[in-house]
Amino acid sequence: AGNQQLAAQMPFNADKPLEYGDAARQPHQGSTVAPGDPLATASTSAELNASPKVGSDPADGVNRLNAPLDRVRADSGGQALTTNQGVPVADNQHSLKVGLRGPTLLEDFILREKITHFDHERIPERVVHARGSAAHGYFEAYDALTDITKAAPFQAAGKITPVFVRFSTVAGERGSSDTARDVRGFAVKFYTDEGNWDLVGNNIPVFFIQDAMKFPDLVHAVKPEPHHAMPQASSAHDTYWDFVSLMPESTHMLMWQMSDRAIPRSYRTMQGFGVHTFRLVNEGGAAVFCKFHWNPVAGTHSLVWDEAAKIMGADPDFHRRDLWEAIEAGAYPQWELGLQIFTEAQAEQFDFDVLDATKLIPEELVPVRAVGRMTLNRNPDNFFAETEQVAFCTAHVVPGIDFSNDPLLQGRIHSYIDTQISRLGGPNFHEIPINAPVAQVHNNQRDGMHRQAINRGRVNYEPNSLGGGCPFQAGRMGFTSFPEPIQEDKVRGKPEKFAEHYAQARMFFESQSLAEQAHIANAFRFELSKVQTPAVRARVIANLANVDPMLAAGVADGLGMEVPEAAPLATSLPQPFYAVSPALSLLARPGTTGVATRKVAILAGDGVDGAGIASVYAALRSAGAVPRVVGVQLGARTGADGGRVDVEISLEAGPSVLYDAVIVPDGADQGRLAISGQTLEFLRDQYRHCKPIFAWGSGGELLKLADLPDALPDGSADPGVIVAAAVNAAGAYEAFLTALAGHRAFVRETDPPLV
Ligand code: HDE
Repeated sequence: AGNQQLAAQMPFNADKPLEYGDAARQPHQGSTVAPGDPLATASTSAELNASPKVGSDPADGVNRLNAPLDRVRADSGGQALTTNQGVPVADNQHSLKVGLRGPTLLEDFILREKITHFDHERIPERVVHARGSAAHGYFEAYDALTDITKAAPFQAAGKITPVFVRFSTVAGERGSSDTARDVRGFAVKFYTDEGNWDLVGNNIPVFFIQDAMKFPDLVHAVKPEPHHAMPQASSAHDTYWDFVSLMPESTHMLMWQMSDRAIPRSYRTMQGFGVHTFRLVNEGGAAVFCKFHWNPVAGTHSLVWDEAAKIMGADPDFHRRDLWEAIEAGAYPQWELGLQIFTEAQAEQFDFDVLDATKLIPEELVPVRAVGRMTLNRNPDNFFAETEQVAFCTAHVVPGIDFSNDPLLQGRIHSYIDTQISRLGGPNFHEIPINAPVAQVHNNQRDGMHRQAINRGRVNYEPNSLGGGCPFQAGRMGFTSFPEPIQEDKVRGKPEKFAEHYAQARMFFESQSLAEQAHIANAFRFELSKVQTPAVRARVIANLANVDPMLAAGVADGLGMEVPEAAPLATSLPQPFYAVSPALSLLARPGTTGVATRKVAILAGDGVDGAGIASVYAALRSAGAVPRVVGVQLGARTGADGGRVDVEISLEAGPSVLYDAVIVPDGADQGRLAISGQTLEFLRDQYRHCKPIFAWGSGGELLKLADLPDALPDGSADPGVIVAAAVNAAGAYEAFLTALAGHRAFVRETDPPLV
């Protein structure tokens, strides 16, 4: 019935989807939930239908993007092979030759079409943010924000706007690894009723530089060095640190980049930020300033560096896989959108300039108001067509959203459209299905490479009388720029407040827990150890000395250097003072109490407690976690009671870093499991990375074999290591679940690591 209903809604060429087969209508297995009344279920949005292809009504707005995309979704199920011209192909194995051993004929248009298309399959990768992953979803407003903005997504409580979201790393190439230390892109395309709005943000609320003029320099410095194209996806090299050490405005951002923010556990557990100050404008033309925040419902969580480095080898697609699998499993990732709203008059009172993208607005100064929730509930059907071809542009704003004069943002407004023209091959990239707005497009722009629209009529100019004056100016209904009065001299330069580079870096550092501070110091030590030029190292530490003398001393000590004199300040204005801001610490942010989607390894081999494994496996599954039985060899093993235990993945294919916790059952200290160096390495890495460990019975012996300490350095019990007599010992499994929900026991961490 859903298909018939959909077919009846097809605007033109209703037969077209049938050409691709009915399978074209089927969503990914697991990516959808049963259709319901989307508006009635709006408050429990995880239950919303992921795809109208299984029956919801495009008019309800949930997934209006799907109807236009369905027209181009293709599936070859049950179809004969054809050329691009639709000519059936009889033989796809052999080229056309003169005799079986003779030369191939130029006439072989089938071969030539196939090879020619192949020869042109690649497009330039993004100059930054080349590696990314994306998903479809929707944004649901909590309240009507008509008093502050006329932007379409915020016009009614419960209003739903389709979105497509791409996460990315910045420096690495398209095939690089997900867990590199890097900023993550967080780009959201809202397909609003009044056109597309792209909120192209990052997972860090500040940026390296203050003016677009410096962006090419920054990117040249961080990308692989031009003479030998090394290193890939890493800032740990001379040119990067040379540049940032000479640009003290980058200091605040460096603190974030060296923090655990730059090695997220998952895209699902990172925040997103619009970074710049934007304007919101209401129907009456009144404007306020605004900063955008995305807060993950799953809580924030990151990797530790040693783990991130090992994951690069074990699974370079770690984040891509995590996002894909969560959506396929129906564990739809969600973020709350928060706004920091403030007036121009308030902004003037701040110690910093709100047009300076190296500064944030502490949440204690301007609270974050939650205004809606975004849910990602459908994986793309085709990586290239959707994730690669999606074009985010900061210039894509809608009535009610406007820019500020942030000189970084101003440069971006130009850059994003411009880059698509070379990346996507011409000015019609807006017609690529993933980029096309749900709102209708009517203007007199014509022609150009790969034009899709067949614009009818003879009128392609305005004003006209021959077309009845259409398309006509929307007037008050259209986008109008906020009429900010400006009268100034043309100058190249920046305001004095922009020259203060350290106070917020200090606030960030002081707001971190001790474990997070240690991670920051270690990250500086690691990156600068890779820098070959001593003067560059010294310059970085001279900047850090203005942030925190202890931090500078710690990093210098790690590098075997004296602490240099602090770098001179660029302004004589008094240094602003900022109170500690708990919102800046990942560990201080509210987490989740649950363990949904956490991956738990259960070590198993012959002689293990099979019944115990079965009970904890089932309990974890019902708590939403993802248990996996890991052993030396794949396949069936025999448990202690003679029953069968299936090993789902080998230690070789599923090393420790791919799991959030480990369970060591009774009997795991027997046989091949106990003598494998991979088992011991697995346990040591779990311990070193501060992950929860639950052992029962003789499983505890395996922890001893792996030389894991049985207490913290101060002699107290490690809250993340639970050793029990039996699987059902009172409180043992519950203690493990609590430890798992809390992610890691950083109290265990030492530098250098004990294990
Ligand atoms: Fe970008 N940036 N950027 N950027 N950026 C691009 O656009 C640029 C900046 C961000 O998933 C490019 O389509 C300039 C800040 C994301 O497709 C390019 C400046 C922030 C993405 C570009 C900045 C970002 C990009 C490369 C300084 C966080 C990936 C390919 C003036 C608020 C979007 C492309 C996606 C991509 C230019 C600074 C975020 C070249 C000139 C600040 C998430 O146009």
